[in-house]
Amino acid sequence: MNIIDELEWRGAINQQTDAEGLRELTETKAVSLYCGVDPTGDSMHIGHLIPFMMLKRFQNAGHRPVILIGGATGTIGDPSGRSTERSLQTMEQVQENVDALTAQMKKLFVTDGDNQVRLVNNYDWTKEINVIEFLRDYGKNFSINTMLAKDVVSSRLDSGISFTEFSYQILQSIDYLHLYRNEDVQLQIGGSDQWGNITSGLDLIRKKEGADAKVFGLTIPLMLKADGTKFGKSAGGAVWLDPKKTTPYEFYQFWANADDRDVIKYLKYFTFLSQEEIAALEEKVQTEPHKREAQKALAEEMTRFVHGQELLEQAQRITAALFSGDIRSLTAEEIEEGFKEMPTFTAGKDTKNIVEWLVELGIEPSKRQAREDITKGAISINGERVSELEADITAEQAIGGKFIIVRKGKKNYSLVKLV
Ligand code: 485
Repeated sequence: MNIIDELEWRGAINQQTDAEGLRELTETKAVSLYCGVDPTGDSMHIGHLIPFMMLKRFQNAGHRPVILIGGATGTIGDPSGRSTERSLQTMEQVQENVDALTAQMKKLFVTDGDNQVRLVNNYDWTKEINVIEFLRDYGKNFSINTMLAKDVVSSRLDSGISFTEFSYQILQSIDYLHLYRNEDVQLQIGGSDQWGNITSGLDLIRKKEGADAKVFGLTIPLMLKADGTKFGKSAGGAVWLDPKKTTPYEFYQFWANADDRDVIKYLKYFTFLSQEEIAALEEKVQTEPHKREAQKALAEEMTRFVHGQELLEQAQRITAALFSGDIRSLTAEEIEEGFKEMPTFTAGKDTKNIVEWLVELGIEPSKRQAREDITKGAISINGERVSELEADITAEQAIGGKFIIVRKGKKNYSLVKLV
């Protein structure tokens, strides 16, 4: 199947500058294409992943991706999709973020050998341009009238936009021209908010290189959720690729909790599973939704892709232990990861009666309530039900000498740290 047909089937195309032309080009040669990201933070989140997964799809179809890290554009700030002016990052901050994103990209996309993805930083060529060149060689090709008409700018005319952010589109256009000249790049992709920047690059290339220059742009639709809430957020905020910001367990859970109405869309959009595999999972959603096989497949594919097989297995182990209540099978490290978002308490190491202990920590509101819950078998310590009101809690029970897990009822977990 042609790559464009595949992307259409995956629901991954929003706008294209010349659909027929691009289809033809991808059938006649290995096309070089690029997508850029700005170092505005030290990690990407899953929203960023979408266009880069798309680069990978092109690569799997025999094309040649270039990943651009915006070491220059990151010092300016893209006004696209924002209603207010950004504050500038320091140059040092930008450099730190460039390093962090570069490492992340290398881990995910730049493999050795035949499957190399080229990684470039626009600081390398932008830093060479002086102000006279900027205005004569580039600025002269941009019409203020056209620039003002772009959504990004027109939507800010009331609230205001600095000359700095206004000029951002020129920098991104220079990148496309540079990559067209030096890396044979003929296609730029990005999220739908990048349409204005991408088309302004096409205009610059045609002005500098001639109207028949074969260059294309393609954007990807914004992911929408069936319930109308914003995609890519979990209880703790954005879903990051950095395991220190979103643990592999939390990452796994994010996908495993996808709504039945969204899961097939996500499988098409985010995974490399084939049409047949996805069709089989779609059938499972219809016939036995309670098994959540599509969600499990999605969580597995995504966690393996971003964090690797070992951390995927760890996330699955934590998930299984929390589900079955078999807490003892977890290591202290896995407990820390699995219980990050759960209520956490600290207690001393001295031996205490369970009723008093629960009340002192605030896990139970009163001794009467604690006794009632214990008597009816609703309290478990480290996965084992407590039935004796006289039972003691001792430091020896702590997993790894550190953690005691209390379960109240079916699902109410608390983490107690001994200090
Ligand atoms: O030559 C380029 C220089 C910079 C950029 C692209 C090409 C970055 C771009 N202007 C941008 O701001 N991208 C966003 C970012 O960096 O966070 C997001 C887009 C999103 C998607 C994602 O990058 O908002 O739609 O393209 C990869």
